[in-house]
Amino acid sequence: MRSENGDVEKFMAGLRKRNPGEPEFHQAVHEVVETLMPYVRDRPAYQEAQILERLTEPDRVVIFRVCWEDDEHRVRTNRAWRVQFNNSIGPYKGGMRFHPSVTLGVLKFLGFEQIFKNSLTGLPMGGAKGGSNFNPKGKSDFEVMRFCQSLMVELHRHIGEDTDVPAGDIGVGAREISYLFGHYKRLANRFTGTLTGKGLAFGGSLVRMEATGYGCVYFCENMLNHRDDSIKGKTCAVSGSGNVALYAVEKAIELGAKVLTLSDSGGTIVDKEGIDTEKLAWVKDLKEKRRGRISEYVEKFGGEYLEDQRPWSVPCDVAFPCATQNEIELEDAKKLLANGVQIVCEGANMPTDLESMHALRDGGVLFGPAKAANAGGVAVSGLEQSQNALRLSWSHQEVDQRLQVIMRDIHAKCVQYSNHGGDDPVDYVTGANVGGFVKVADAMVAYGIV
Ligand code: NDP
Ligand code: 2IT
Repeated sequence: MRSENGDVEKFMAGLRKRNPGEPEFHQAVHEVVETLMPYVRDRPAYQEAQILERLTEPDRVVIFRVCWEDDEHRVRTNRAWRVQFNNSIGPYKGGMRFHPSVTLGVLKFLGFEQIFKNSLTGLPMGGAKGGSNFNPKGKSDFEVMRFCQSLMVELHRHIGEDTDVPAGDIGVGAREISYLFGHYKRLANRFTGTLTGKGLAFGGSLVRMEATGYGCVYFCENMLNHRDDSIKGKTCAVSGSGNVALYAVEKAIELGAKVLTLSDSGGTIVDKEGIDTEKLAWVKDLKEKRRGRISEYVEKFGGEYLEDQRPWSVPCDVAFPCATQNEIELEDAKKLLANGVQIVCEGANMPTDLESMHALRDGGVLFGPAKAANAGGVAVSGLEQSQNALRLSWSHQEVDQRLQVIMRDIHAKCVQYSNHGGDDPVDYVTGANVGGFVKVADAMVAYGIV
């Protein structure tokens, strides 16, 4: 069902009116509502309870000022938010993003998608997201520390292991989580699993760092296995060179794929020989320790640098967008289609705009939506919470095994709830949206009018 559906248009007109100036939020809701509307229409209990209207209104949004002092002793001011979207099936859970492009609308889209993603994992987690327009790029460690501490002075009142459990996202990695957790612990005077993505020495989980990228490739492999194929021998284009991208590349190489690209906000590197484990180790050091630019790759290993370009003009079998939202626009989708892409599997959140998603699916591309494909990160965050509550640490093998089972179960749920019949390709978008929705909606109906 597409936007010609009058009910969808009516719903979206109301949503846009209530939430002006939030295009990313409108986009995320539109994608969900156009697949859910037929499902909800057939089920009067959801309609009578106005579930879609209630699900698109956050439980609450906290907005606050963050003042901090830079290394030149100048006073700096940023804005931060925590969007606590829905806690029907568990405490709020979702990352924090530090990037100059962060707005309330961006965090509402992310928090909204997190509800469905977290539900799909099968773990008891509600949906939330937070962040700030703070730009960590070019800041010293001390500046980042002071910013994180100042942010936590306010945030600590709103979070807790049974209330809301933040984690990382763009611009928030191991360093930021350590500063945030260190200050939370001090303010709350409690050592609990209130943040995830922590260091291994203080309650972190093995495989959390790798989980989103690994999980995305596991999901892709499940999609391929479902049609008696595998990622082995396939060429892959990956965007981004952050947490998600690097570990997607690591797992893709391990499973025998050939990875041709990586990127950052400056451009794309293309290595026709394939990025191997040795080159990847160098990129990890570049990005995780030296905080350098991806263009340095070609100075070290050769290949081509496409300045200011995304990877989607490079012919590939599988595309893994792992950088940010709306990084596949219609022109990009057309290039991917013309070059014969078979699968697009989303590591980032909403990397494909709605028009491009329709174009790719109409072109016969197998499409793995973010809510399902990148759920491995939050799933292992959920496992970190379990280990913290038990005061235990599971082995690498145990966590990785659980991650693989969770990704397999999410795939099965998508197939179960998708609209496909017979030999049609599985409609993973509908499968993920309906599969994530049912549990949350049933809980909301059971609670009555709240
Ligand atoms: P990182 O900050 O580690 O890396 C982000 C990467 O994307 C960098 O290479 C960055 O380049 C690039 N990037 C970010 N914004 C832009 C932009 N506006 N234009 C071009 N390139 C950009 O973030 P993550 O890897 O953690 O997150 C990547 C995506 O995955 C996001 O959509 C996030 O929401 C999603 N995600 C993350 C999870 C996690 O566990 N971390 C879990 C599930 C989803 P540069 O350094 O030049 O800015
Ligand atoms: O988008 C996401 O799922 C994340 N950034 C991870 C959230 C989490 O709580 O681990």
